[in-house]
Amino acid sequence: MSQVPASLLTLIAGIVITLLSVWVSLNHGLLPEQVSEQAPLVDNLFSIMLGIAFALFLVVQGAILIFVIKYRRPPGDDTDGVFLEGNFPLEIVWTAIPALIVIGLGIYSVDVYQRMGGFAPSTGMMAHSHPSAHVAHQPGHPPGSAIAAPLVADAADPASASVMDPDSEKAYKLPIYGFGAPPEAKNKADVTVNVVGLQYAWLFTYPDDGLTTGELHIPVGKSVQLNITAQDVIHSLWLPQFRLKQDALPGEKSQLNFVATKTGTYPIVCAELCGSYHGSMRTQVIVHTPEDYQQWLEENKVAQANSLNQAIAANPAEMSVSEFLTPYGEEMGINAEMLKQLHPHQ
Ligand SMILES: [Cu+2]
Repeated sequence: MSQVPASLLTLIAGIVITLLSVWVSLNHGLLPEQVSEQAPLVDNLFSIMLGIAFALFLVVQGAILIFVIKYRRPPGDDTDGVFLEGNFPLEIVWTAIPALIVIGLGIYSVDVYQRMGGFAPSTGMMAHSHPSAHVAHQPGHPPGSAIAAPLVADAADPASASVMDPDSEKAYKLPIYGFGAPPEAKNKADVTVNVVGLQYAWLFTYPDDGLTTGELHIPVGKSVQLNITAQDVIHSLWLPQFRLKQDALPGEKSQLNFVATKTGTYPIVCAELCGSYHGSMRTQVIVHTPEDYQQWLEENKVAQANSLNQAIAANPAEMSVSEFLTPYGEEMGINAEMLKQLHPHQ
């Protein structure tokens, strides 16, 4: 062992640590599946950072371990340790290496941010507005549909009034946070969805089709633009499998542009502690094939039109509490008798 020069040992250790770190960065398996075109960009950055962190961990912990063993106190030796002066070249080396790593990672992450559209001029408008369509298809709720109207009208308002209305001067002037269209995507997004976060749910409005849902439905392989806002407090729309997360801010707009690459159902989580039931603020994104997506659109347009008519037909103002609640009670397994007890004077 004593014949092997230290420089050769260091070289071998360096090679072994490099190989191990590269293997860890390629095989860590810590991330869920990738479901968007943007996901590999984020994952590559993460994997490289993990590889560097693992190499540093081995170097630092390995050095500690070697020193603890090799330079341990011999039995009977009660003298002080050797006093070591600082080593100027060594200090330059261990300052320069982390500095280079940090600068390199900084440049790389800015490149990822740009490729995801982070520097796209975010007026929120791009070229895809249909002013007349927005007016005509405002998540339409005729006067009298008292059940659904307040929730949806209020919720749709911040997003539709300023983000979606191209005539609104605000739309051009206010900055928009989040990932705009990637530089190569010059045209309009194929699907635009207005997203509103409110305690404790996400509401998705399809301005081109006049639909409102509690789950996000998108077609695979098409560019999707989410115009995000919040109604009450700050929420955060997180799509882990898409590697996308964007805060939803009351009174501000933010957006996400992405393309899904795999059909399936994936979770949507609120990633901002937003109140007592924050943990339940979950829903899902369903990625359809383009044909299934069209079918879903058509079916739901019909379904929502029907439920709207029913809402008009039954004017809640003219109903007693029992009459109004009975259909909901049946859904929840509560019968008329129980309702009477809950509301004895109705
Ligand atoms: Cu929330």
